[in-house]
Amino acid sequence: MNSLDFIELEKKYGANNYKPLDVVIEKGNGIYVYDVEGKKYIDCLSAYSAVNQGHCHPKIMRAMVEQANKITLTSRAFRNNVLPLYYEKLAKLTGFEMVLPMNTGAEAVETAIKTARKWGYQKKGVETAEIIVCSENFHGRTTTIISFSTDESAKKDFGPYTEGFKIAKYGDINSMKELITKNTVAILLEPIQGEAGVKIPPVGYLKDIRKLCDENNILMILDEIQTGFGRCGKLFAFEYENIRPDVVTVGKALSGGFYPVSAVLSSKDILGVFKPGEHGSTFGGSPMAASIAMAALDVIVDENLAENSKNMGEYLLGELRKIENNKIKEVRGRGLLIAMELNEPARKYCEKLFKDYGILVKETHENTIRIAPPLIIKKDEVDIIIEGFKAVFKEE
Ligand code: IF1
Repeated sequence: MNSLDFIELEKKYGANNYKPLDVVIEKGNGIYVYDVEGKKYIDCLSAYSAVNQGHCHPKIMRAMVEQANKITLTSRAFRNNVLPLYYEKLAKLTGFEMVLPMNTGAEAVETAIKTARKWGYQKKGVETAEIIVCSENFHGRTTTIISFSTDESAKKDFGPYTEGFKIAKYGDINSMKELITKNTVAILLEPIQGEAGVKIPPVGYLKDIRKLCDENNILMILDEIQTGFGRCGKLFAFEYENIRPDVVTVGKALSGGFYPVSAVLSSKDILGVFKPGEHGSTFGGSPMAASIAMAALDVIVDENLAENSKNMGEYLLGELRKIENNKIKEVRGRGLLIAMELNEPARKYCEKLFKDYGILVKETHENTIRIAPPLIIKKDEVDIIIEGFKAVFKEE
């Protein structure tokens, strides 16, 4: 079968909930992926930052295979000898006291919402828990999460919506202040908005939110599912503002792309609101998830991925900003989470980069190209990306 055969089969049986590039990937290794015809591409999306470590990282692969030969799943009805070690590693690396393990990012965000609400009733004593979120947020696809989306295409015809959420303008601390009531239990946001097109808030914004939360006994919840684990040039994006959130959700690169692994990180006082039987999941905290995540974290630390992300990201951002083309509105980013916003639809440029230059990128919200290669990328490989973009935008 060739690419076209696979595309036809997918169209025949698959729900039409994505509009992918017509590249049919068969294997991956490091920053590269290969289609069924054997053509090689640089993956500049990293599966939306789930493969920060590069595709099929051998260390994570070994951990997965070794664990698969022992036991993959015990359920949390029993204990296992891997989960405690994973808890310790994740807690020590991130500086949080306690971990609640889940699978997908959306499940971690849902868990954070439930944590904040329960904390609000039991510790703060609110009557009806309210959570402040931001315009142009993206936190996952469950019905509660899309209930507070401001993107019509993410929420249309999925009602009735979950109540208890208020929307502040991202980046505007005053619009957040106005929404606080005695029932506000948390403020939930991405430190940098990924899906919205790599929107970086004004310097001091996270600090202002931290202060607002301290003054009003509100939990500051940061969703680092996409920005975390080195993507933005530090272990977590919140480190740029030298603040500590109360709750952090993590996922994606927590497994290096091998398996859905997510978690909520917080303190004993906050995550301690859960009593046995009040929350959980079949696969959350499985020996397989724990083994993979431990190896994925080791790679991030041992290979200094945050440092490389910072250095390569600054270089790539600088070179992309030199491209002169009146269709380019702005190039922005932090570490290797970069976006090129155009003043017209970006799809045709993504197609050209794919077909003519072997570079896989994807548009977000029509006009913006997100550029997020694996954090292991080297300077000479970044140069290939730069040359591809220069060529595509020179042609125009
Ligand atoms: C899709 C977007 C990115 C996330 C943040 C939670 C989640 C995500 C900050 C949920 C997931 C993924 C979902 C995937 C595409 C991708 C995405 F375009 F949708 F928005 F990365 F920007 N918080 N993002 O970015 O994690 O449940 O997916 O494990 O739904 O199309 P998940």
